[in-house]
Amino acid sequence: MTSRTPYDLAGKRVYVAGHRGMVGSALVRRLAIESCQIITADRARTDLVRQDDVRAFMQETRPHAVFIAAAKVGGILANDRYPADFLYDNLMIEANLIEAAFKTGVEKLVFLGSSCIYPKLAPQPMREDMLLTGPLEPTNEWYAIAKIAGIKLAQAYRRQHGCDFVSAMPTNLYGPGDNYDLNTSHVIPALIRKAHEAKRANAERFTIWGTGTPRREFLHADDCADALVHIMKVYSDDEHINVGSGRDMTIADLARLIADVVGFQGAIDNDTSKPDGTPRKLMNGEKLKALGWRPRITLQEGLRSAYEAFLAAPARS
Ligand code: GFB
Repeated sequence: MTSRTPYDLAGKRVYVAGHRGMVGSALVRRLAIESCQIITADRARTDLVRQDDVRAFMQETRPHAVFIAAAKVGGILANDRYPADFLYDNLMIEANLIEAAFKTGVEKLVFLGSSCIYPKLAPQPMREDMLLTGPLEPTNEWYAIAKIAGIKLAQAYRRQHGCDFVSAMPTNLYGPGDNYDLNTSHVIPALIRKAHEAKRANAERFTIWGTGTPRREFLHADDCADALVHIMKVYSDDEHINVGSGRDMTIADLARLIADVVGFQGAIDNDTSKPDGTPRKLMNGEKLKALGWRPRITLQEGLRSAYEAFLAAPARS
């Protein structure tokens, strides 16, 4: 088994797939302090869903290391509405990149999954070995199946070809560059926008989806990027590794916290015709902690800076 830990990024060409996304752009910011060369692909020239494009790009640029942060992502409703896109696009992106990484001799690859790979009713906090121990949450099983396939691909290339490919499973992420479209976004950007618009309109209330009782764990994208670089340097194993903050809260408490950050003092209603999804999704982060990594950005600080970035966006000025 090829294992090159610690993996030294100095002087390496590092390809960030998905550099325009929230995690990919955080990775580009984080890698700027390493003495490596960052490689990105132009979307107009390289469509990651197309095998020929990916092969040509990898042959041309010959990266030493790859982060797969490219994915079709979305919140609970988008996952439910576009199952074919979430399954097909994600399967193609990861299969094309992992295969091309093997063919071009990539030394180290970190594949990004998601905490929704775990069973809907997995015991909390969820350890890495709880993968495939029970049925998935139906609202996002298409995305979860694609991400589980990605983990298995990385494992298979390790086993059969000795590639140093690993998988990291981040929890629910938020931060600069998030998607604020109310139909496709995750909960944090959606609630920032709803609270902001309610405040601006002097409204008495805004509405959150579901019962407000589900619990979620949140991590800032910059903390996630820092963890991913750490993982690339020090982790080399068959099993995937969780990336979280170690704390969760109810959606109702999150909504109140966001309302406070935004400065909205009115009421918060529930639309129970919308899905709750998994009742709780807290990951066990002991494995990453044992490797010496800790998150730095508290949820309060992170929400404040996310709201500032939201206000500064061109569409709102
Ligand atoms: O963030 P979210 O869309 O994704 O929703 P999941 C989290 C919780 O917030 C759910 C509630 O219980 C939602 O019902 N919620 C309340 C809202 N108000 C809103 C709102 O206005 N917008 C949204 N989006 N949610 C996703 C998966 O699951 O998590 C993906 O679908 C991925 O596959 C991602 O894994 C990390 O945490 O439920």
